[in-house]
Amino acid sequence: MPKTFMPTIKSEEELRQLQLEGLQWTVHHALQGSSFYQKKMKETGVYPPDIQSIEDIHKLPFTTADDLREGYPFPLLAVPLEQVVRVHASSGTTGKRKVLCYTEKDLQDWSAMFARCYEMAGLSQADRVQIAVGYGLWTAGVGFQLGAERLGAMAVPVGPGNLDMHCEIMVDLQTTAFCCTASMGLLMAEEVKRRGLRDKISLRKVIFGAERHSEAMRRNIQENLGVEDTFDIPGLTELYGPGTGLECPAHEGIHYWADYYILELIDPETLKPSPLGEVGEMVVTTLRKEAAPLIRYRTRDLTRLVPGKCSCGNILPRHDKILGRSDDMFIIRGVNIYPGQIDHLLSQVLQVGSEFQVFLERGTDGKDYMTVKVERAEGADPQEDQAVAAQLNNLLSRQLLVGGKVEVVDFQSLPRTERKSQRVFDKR
Ligand code: DLL
Repeated sequence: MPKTFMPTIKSEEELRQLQLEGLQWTVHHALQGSSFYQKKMKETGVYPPDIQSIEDIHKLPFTTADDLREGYPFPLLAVPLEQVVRVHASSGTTGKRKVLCYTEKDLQDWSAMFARCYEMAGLSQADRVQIAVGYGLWTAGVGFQLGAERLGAMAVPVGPGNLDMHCEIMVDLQTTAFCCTASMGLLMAEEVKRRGLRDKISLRKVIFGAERHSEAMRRNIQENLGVEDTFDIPGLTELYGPGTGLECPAHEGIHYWADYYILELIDPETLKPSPLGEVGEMVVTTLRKEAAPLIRYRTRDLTRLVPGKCSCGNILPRHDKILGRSDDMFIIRGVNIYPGQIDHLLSQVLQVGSEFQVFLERGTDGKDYMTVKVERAEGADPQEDQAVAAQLNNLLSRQLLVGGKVEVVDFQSLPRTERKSQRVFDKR
């Protein structure tokens, strides 16, 4: 029998019991070791004996990104610094970085979670995994690498960018899996096509994450690289890094590792639980994280839980793909819009590609204006640009209830990045 990283739990009851034990351990551990959580418990009067069932999680207060920044440089720390063997950090757009500490056991747990992702994607020791995400303080590169090594596959740590080297290695080493941000996946797909390498490579799977992707982007990656399958991988620095779950082979959602963390979805306004199947903010509580445990950490990411049994047969619960972040939302003329709604809308029109940018400006008349620049699909007729722009404008007004100016621009004229793409430029 090959080694498996899937949990041995057989039923929902067994999972809930494991989660309760993990929750009780975390609250106790946080009280013992973390001055941050000691203070919070003192303020709210909720202590470990108050946690007798999973539902009791609702008694605990939330933890936020601001708490992490205020605790800089070692927020939430719940073990002596001598036990910390690694830190990672995520940049964020404002203020200090969020620095997260890891113990030896945290790294072990993370690599096991990640090996499980590869296992779910159908990878084995026979695979050669080319890693095209950033190394350094960012969790991405080392996360993909640890997981590949834990699985026993061959890690090929090339890093982001450097398309020349990626193409050379992919051909020479006959890589079978490619790991990237969605933006880097697109860059690589276009490059492999441009160089006519499709028949010289043996890529089978692409695993991409770190940012939202549209269906158009995925199609492009899948077709130009000629792979069997692609998988969306979520993750965030606060919760170890990438590899907190993986899109299942049946593509009916993302199975998340509920034996490592509890996922709640809440309404970001009322902070009450979102009804099953409705969109809410992801709030996570870790069950075995030592150095920086998370208790009801508000991620700001939006998704929904997928109810019912999955046809892939795995009993681990599912969430939908990450639809956006509550802090990505912009308001134009009184309408709330998430960039994800724009990618969804553009994916419905074949004459345009996946790449777009949204510019928000205030006119001299004091009104707000939105311009959406979108690339013409490869090979589409430029003479149709005006008609396509009019069609998109119509879709915008009907589906998002706000008009805008749509400009169809040349294929590959918008910037490409090997990291995370910025799509909204608010100049108001
Ligand atoms: O982006 C970790 C990661 C690296 C995940 C590589 C997957 C692949 P951070 O830099 O801390 O960590 O950013 C985390 O990125 O809260 C989401 O908003 C977004 N994000 C991550 N994965 C996805 C995804 C890494 N698959 C933040 N789909 C998260 C959509 C994603 N958004």
